[in-house]
Order: sequence, then structure tokens, then C-alpha cells
Amino acid sequence: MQPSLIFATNNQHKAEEIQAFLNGKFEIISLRNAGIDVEIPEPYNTLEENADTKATTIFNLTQMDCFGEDTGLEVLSLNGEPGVKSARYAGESRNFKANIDKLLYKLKGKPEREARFRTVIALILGGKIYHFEGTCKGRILDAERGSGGFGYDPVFVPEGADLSFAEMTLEEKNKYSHRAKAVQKLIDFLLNK
Ligand code: ITT
Repeated sequence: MQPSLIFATNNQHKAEEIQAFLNGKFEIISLRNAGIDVEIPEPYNTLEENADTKATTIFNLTQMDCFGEDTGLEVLSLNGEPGVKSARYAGESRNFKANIDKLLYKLKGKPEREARFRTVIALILGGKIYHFEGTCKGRILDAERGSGGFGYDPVFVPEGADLSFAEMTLEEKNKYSHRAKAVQKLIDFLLNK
């Protein structure tokens, strides 16, 4: 029998994406469904350390197998910004629209639009910690397109696609996405254990 895992996130969009990707084949329990209401800190300067903190916070509360993930958008011509600061790029209010406006302002007039999303998952299984990474290369648009998804999705077009992530269904986004790739590695690891 496969273990049930708690997903240490307060971001419902992430939980929905992963549920759509797993398509019922694997059980994960959201913090909401586990009845856990906790603010998870992410104070570090690397995705790895923040992912560890999310998983460890929930493990310490529940003693159950769990995973957390941290994701950043890394823009080449901005030296990897907003990166680990993606959620708070335009300030502590963590406002998606303000973050996009700041990004587009910084890229105004720049022809170089190359970027990638990077997700790091930290899994705690049997008290041990494991890491899985997924990346998705693409480019930043000049203006927002689409109303789906979350975060920077309206301004990101993945390599090999014409639509922005916000113009895609969850299933389409999962064909390209950093998060889906990291989750696939997590699943492969669990199935081969
Ligand atoms: P948890 O820590 O509770 O998981 P969070 O929203 O704080 O949720 P992150 O720190 O990993 O999660 O997110 C960083 C930000 O990066 C997030 O708020 C979005 O603005 C952006 N982001 C992450 N994944 C994204 C995706 O798939 N598409 C677009 N933007 C994304």
C-alpha cells in the first residue's frame, strides 16, 4: 500500500494542480483537509531550505509523512530575480497583480525575456528527508494573457507552447510545469521504494 502524504501548503492553487496531476492515483491530504491551520514560515534564501522548513513544520506537528515545496520564477536578464522572493516580490502583501506589474516594469524595453520556474519538493518519509526538483523554461510576455492559474501564470509562456499558463487548463499546464515534473519524480521515488 502506498503511504498517504500531507501536502504542507496553504496555497490552494498548488494543491489543485497536484490533485489534477495525480488524478486519483495517489492520495495526498491538504492542510485544510487535515484540519491544520498554521502559518508556515519561509525565511530562507534558497528554495531547498524553505521547502525543508515547510515539510519539517508539518512533520513536527503531525509526525506523519508529508511534503512541502517552494517555487520561484527565475528571469535570466534580472539575474535570477524574483527567484526565492517570488511571492513577496512587490511587498509583504503577496499580491499576484503587484508582483506581475513590478516584473513587467523591470523588463520594459528588454528584448531578452527568457525565464524558468523552478520547484523544489522536500519529502519527509519515515523521518528522513528527500528532495525532488522540476524546472520549466519559457519566456515572459509584454502583458498579461488569460485568467486561469495563479501567480505569474498570465505572463509566462512555456517553451513549446503558444498559450500562457493562465490560458491553459490545469491538465495542459501540467504537461509543461515545473511542479508536475517535480511531483512525477516524487511519485517515481515512492513507487520504486
Ligand atoms: P506555500 O508556501 O503555502 O506552499 P506560497 O504561495 O507561499 O504557498 P511559494 O512560496 O512556493 O508558495 O510561491 C512563490 C510564489 O511564486 C507564489 O506566490 C506565486 O506568486 C509564484 N508561483 C509559484 N508557483 C507558480 C506557478 O506554477 N505559476 C505561477 N506562479 C507561481
